[in-house]
Amino acid sequence: MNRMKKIGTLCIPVVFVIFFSCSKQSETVTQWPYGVNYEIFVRSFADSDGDGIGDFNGLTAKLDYLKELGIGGIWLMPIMPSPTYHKYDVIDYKAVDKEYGSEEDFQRLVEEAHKRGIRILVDLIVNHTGSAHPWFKSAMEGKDSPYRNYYVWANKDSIRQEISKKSTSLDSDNITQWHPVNGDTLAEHYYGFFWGGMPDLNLDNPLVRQEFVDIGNYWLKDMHVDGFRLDAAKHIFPTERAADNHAFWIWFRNEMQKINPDVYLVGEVWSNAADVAPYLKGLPALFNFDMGYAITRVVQAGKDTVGLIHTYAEIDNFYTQSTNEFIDATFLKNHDQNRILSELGGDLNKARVAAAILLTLPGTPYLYYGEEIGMLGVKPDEYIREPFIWDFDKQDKMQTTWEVPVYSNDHTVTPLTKQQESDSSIYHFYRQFIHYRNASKILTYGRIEEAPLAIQEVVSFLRDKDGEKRLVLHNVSDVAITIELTGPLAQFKKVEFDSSHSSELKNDELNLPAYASVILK
Ligand SMILES: [Ca+2]
Repeated sequence: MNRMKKIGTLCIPVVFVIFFSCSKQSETVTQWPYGVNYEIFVRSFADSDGDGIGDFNGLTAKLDYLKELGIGGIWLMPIMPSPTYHKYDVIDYKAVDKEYGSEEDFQRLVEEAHKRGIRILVDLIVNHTGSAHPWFKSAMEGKDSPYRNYYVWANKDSIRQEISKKSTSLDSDNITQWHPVNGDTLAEHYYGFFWGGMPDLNLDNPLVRQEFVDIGNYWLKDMHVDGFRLDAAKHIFPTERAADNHAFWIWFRNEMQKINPDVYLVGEVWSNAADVAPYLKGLPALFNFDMGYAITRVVQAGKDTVGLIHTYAEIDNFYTQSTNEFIDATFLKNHDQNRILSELGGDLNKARVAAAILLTLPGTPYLYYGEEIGMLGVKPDEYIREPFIWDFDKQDKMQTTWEVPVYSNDHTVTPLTKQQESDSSIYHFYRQFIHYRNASKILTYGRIEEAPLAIQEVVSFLRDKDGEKRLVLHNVSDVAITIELTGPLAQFKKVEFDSSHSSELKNDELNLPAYASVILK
């Protein structure tokens, strides 16, 4: 077995030749959807017309930036008409919100993205509409409305106990799920899991299901998007109808595949892996929340106290019990969570190693916009969705200004343009790592297993594709660590990639600087 010696907290002078990836600018071997995806809040990304609100044309103008970063697909947070800033309460599923531009602007965005080999996913909210949706406005008028059964209604006596139920969930702290219309507590109540402003649709009703087939047609056929991110996928039916939830997504997938056999669906089931797994039959990619939490905990602690790769294997085990046909959707944080850098106390070294772990795991890694420049943000939600920082104050005309940022501004975060000039920036780190991954069949497609190396400060694992192996080592601590490559690890003789540019491999001893990620072949 391998032993380790801690060398202390100081860096050792670099005296050996640094082996570095010869594939820095190599062609990508990664096929959609195995590349690195990028979640964008359009409002905060890039503004083309000077109203301070990000829009489609702004994003189109920045596609080359994403291409250069190495991004293979973009998930756009909701873009359909909605009265709220976040647009998760849709009032028209077959249109784009004018705040973001016209249908033609959106089609041009998709076309330009496709020219660059970048796929486009849109957020689709099937669970509920906004209360200002015309269907709901009609439904509220009474039992004779043709849209009454588009929603879920109950007599107050039959739901008396549920009205007083006070249960919350990971994705909602709402405790009132039945809501009276216009305060009339004697009349029928409607069901709204998240809140009264988001009435749940009745997906037992075939007419509502047909609406979503039509909506799928609109986005896939007319707008040419490549797939959907499915919001709140576990709430289609109440928790006690989990099997119906699973079956719903199998139905949905079949319908979407009739429209486009290559459609990509990634779902949000914000639960533990055991509850997530049964959804894979309908939604062959699901966000791996458990892994995101585990990476965060390990990097926060500076040691692998959770057994990160063992955790990965446990999750994978739940998944493969459900199906073998899935592509994991990994991520550190999304638009509903505090930003990773804030969770790591603003420590950019920790943010780098967290990103490095993400980018060396199997599946489709999702970045949340701004992670690559070290944006900060702590809830409430508006402050984890702040404007992307392109340049110093007013230097980039596309900078969005719709809100005054609390956490990320050009004092707290080095703007992109400045980071692009520096080889030591976190942006450069991300770009280099993504390009390395994109050029590696093993990292993109290979299996993963624990490495026989018991060092808590190092997250270590093997990746394997067709018998070709890589040893991946992430030092999550703030001290340099020396690893003896003996026994089964003696086969790894050469550094293929080194995020620190200063690791040393000599006589089967690898010196791994603090927070360094090294991949050996
Ligand atoms: Ca705008």
